[in-house]
Amino acid sequence: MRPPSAPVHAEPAVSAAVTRRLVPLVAAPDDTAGRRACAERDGYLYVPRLVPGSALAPLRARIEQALTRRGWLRDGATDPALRLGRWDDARWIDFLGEILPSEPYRALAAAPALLGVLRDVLDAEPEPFVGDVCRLVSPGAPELTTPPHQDAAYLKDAAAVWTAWLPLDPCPTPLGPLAVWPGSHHLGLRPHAPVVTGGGLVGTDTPDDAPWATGDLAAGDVIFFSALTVHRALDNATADQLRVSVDYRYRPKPRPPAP
Ligand SMILES: O=C(O)CCC(=O)C(=O)O
Repeated sequence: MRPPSAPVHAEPAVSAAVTRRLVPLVAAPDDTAGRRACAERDGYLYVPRLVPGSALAPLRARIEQALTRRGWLRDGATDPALRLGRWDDARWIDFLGEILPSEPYRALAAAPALLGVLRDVLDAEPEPFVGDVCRLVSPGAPELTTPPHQDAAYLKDAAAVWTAWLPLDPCPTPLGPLAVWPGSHHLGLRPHAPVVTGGGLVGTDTPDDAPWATGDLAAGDVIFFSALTVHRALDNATADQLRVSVDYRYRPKPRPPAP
């Protein structure tokens, strides 16, 4: 979590597998009808600078403290030999046990800016706590990069679930931001490899010419995507920066029965 003004060490930009068709994220309209149309058409919404710095700061500080205490962050850098990113890493699960129930983590999930967009997309009050995560991805370990997948393949009751994915600090492409395949939700649920203990997520096959919408993200930028939208991460190709991001999941709250 280097201060935003400091440069990120960039090695090769991204792995060959994802350099083929990187396309820019398109900023979503800011009106309800426009957002809904965009969500239906593309299966994702990119909203730059949505969350103010003041809403990110408490969680940012809490995570920084947790990372520093564990020795995963020193003077804004991480040990290049550290390997964090596996879904079943006991050290990460312990970290999640500290962060996910924390007040700053829950407060950011309820940030009015996030809920406003989700209300437009879901056409309902967003119900939180649908499988939230704070991800840490070590540098120089492409085997830890999240492969293409749909959340619907792994989540229970995924219908109508949408995710808000956001970095707490700037996340330029060499740090490995999220990438979404626009319109892929229209293809339905694809075959996925099962999740196996001790392994990374394997995900689903995607065509070589699939377009991956991604870009240099600023703190406060948010990518929203449906549970059927195929998404992946780019490799963290920095020398010594840990990628830190949060993803919050929501579904429409059932409406109370009419009186
Ligand atoms: O942050 C990542 O690397 C992957 C995020 C993801 O797959 C998700 O939020 O569903």
